Amino acid sequence: MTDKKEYQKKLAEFNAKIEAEVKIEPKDWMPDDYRDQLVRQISQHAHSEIIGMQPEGNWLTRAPSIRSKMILLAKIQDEAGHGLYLYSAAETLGVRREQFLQWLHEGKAKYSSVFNYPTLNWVDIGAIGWLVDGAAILNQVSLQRTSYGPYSRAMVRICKEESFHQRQGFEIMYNMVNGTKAQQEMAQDSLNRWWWPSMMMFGPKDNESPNTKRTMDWKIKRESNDTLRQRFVDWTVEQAEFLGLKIPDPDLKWNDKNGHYDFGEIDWNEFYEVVKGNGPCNKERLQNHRKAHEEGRWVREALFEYSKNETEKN
Ligand code: BYC
Repeated sequence: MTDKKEYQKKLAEFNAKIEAEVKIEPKDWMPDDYRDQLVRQISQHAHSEIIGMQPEGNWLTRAPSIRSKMILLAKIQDEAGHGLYLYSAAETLGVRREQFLQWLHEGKAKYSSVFNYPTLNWVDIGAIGWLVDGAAILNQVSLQRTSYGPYSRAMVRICKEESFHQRQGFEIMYNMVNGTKAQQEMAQDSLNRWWWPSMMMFGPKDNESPNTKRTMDWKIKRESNDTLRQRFVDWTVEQAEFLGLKIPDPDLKWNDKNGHYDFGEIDWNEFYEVVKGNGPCNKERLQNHRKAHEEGRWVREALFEYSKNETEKN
């Protein structure tokens, strides 16, 4: 068989598996572009989990009670675990973790724009749990059905923990809106600041998203950016009403014709500026990560030597 025919046969088998919802596993043949898209998306996802620990970590020492501190600590540790599942899933595609981190440190790899905004007070921890984890769950529930086996299995585990995270955030918001007038105002202020960055988490509009068509054809992504964003709006409006808070969007209104909420235009200029590295905290987030990575070098080297010695002994 010629090389071209051989390739076409493999591609047809691959496409048939995708069509039949059979998961693609690391040792299966896959087109280079499928592999590249997975490496890109999973590493972006892993970096988001890891960098996402920083805005919350900022409030660990100032949590208002031992209970809230323990819960926040557990949540941040979960995020680290999610990052590790995802780096492991991405490594099955043949790229080493050191390489992913190098791309992150060089500013070549992306992570979610939302983590480049500052957490100014304790309520922001509530808003992150409620809105950021809320948005993340919608995206991740959908990714449980992704076509790549290791990514899909990582998502199943992650989703179980994310729903606890969302409730942790909602509880903080609930306590604040049931507190003093000043606390209620803080809750509204926090929603005002986190609403639009959370909406941006879903990525550009479908007609401006260069990757969506390709990744949806391959069932890497199962639902589009706009579909998930709309679900987030429909889901969150009722929760905001329950809390007695107002979503900061004058164009938000129920649309009887399509059974969804209409909403205003996202500031796409702000989105692309943050993605390019010009958000309020981009530099600080990357610098912190580089520093922590460097400080942990001796631990990695010691572990490597230890496991090498153990292997040689056996
Ligand atoms: N921020 O063609 P598109 C968590 C990039 S952490 C930055 O639509 P795609 C948590 C995109 O990468 C979990 N960049 O891309 C942790 C692409 O650039 P490249 C958060 C963005 O991949 C701690 C370009 O724009 N969840 O839950 O089809 C505390 C064009 O976009 C963003 C994830 O990370 C953005 N918002 O779709 C609390 C989800 N949006 O790569 C909570 C995993 C887009 O071509 N990722 N870009 O250079 C995904 O599901 C998809 O990658 C996206 C974008 C929906 C985000």
